Amino acid sequence: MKLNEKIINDFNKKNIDPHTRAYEFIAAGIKDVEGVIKKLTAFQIAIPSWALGTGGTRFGRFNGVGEPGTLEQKIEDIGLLHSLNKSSGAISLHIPWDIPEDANAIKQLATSYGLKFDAMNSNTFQDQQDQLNSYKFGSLQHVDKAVRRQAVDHNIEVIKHGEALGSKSLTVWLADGSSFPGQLNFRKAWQNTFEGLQEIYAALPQDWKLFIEYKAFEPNFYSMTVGDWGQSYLYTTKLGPKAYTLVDLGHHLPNANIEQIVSLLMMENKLAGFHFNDSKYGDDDLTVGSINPYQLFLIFNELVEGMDLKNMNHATDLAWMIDASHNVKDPLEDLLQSIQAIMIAYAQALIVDRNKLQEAQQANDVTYAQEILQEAYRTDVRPLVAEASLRAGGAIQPLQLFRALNVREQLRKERGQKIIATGL
Ligand code: PSV
Ligand code: MN
Repeated sequence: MKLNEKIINDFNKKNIDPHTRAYEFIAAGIKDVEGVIKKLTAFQIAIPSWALGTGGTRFGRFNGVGEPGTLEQKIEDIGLLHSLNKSSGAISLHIPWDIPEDANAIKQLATSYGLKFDAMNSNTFQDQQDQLNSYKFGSLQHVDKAVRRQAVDHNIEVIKHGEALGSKSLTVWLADGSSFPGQLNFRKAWQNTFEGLQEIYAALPQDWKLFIEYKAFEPNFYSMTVGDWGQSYLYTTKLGPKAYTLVDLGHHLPNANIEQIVSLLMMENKLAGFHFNDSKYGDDDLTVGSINPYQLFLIFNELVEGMDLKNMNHATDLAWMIDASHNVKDPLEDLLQSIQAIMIAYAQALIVDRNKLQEAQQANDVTYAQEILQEAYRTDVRPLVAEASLRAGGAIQPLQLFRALNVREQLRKERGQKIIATGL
């Protein structure tokens, strides 16, 4: 389903008056509002190809309707999201869930929707049907060299798919680890994994980056071979300048101070970027900003401060991606909400008074420092996000338009009731 400009313009016209009032009110209080809008417009968040269908838990999965059954339809869905909010201009593929059979045709299709290919993702956490060796006891860490070889070769193949599409990075998330004490020699597992990563690193094209994602638990419940940012950082520093640590918000132990992790990784030029999601207990199943929007803001606060200090381009120097599984909500609605939450947190971070914050920090004025952050966080920045979307040709309220157009019902008619999207 492709949205034409007229539909979006008509919707915006109908809703313009309350928006203009709200926008002018907030704009009057912001020093460089044009600069803020420019940054918001440039900011793009990649959508993973596996997040467009309904996910499940290990207890069950409840079908959605009109889900995309092919990579082409997934691209179409992301194109739809992007035309609504103009902030989701990239797609991240998981191999082998979404192998592009004809890379040129897929690239062309994506370009026709204004989409680029973000990081490629390899998969050594499942056994595929025609696979020779099993990953049951790990992949790169495995005691058997043949399994390690297979895992390395798979990653190199993923790089090749990515090259054909114009991607510039590979994200490696390893499910490797152990579920019981004694199962694994930690040192050997680390060494094997490192050697495998070195081979993958050596296969990177010159202008590519390697992202190493960490996760504290699951599917292994005693140890994870890349379990936290320290372990990932150890790999990425030893590997070299093209290797970076990727932060998935749902992959920490409870109460971890993610904003501090982010700040230090940036200081060391080792932050790859993000997999955004939210969680109350762990992992990545909930909509971004649905549980802990203040934490999301604090993360963006560190990001903006750190990126500005290093003169980085906010939109392109780090990788921004959503990684979530939608079990009860419509995946497209969930993604629209997630993108909105990210844009809000980013906008709030952009309006923090950095000079005053620095003064307060230097004076040990704890109360005032906290006030400065909360002042930004408690500002309703939604009109800024809406204005950025409007100026880029998107909808003032993307989710409302999605509902007004009855998109899911149209997709059901087009694609049917029982399609199951590949991936999670
Ligand atoms: C693992 O939990 C993860 O966060 C990794 O990024 C995977 O690629 C993705 O989810 C899908 O399983
Ligand atoms: Mn992830």
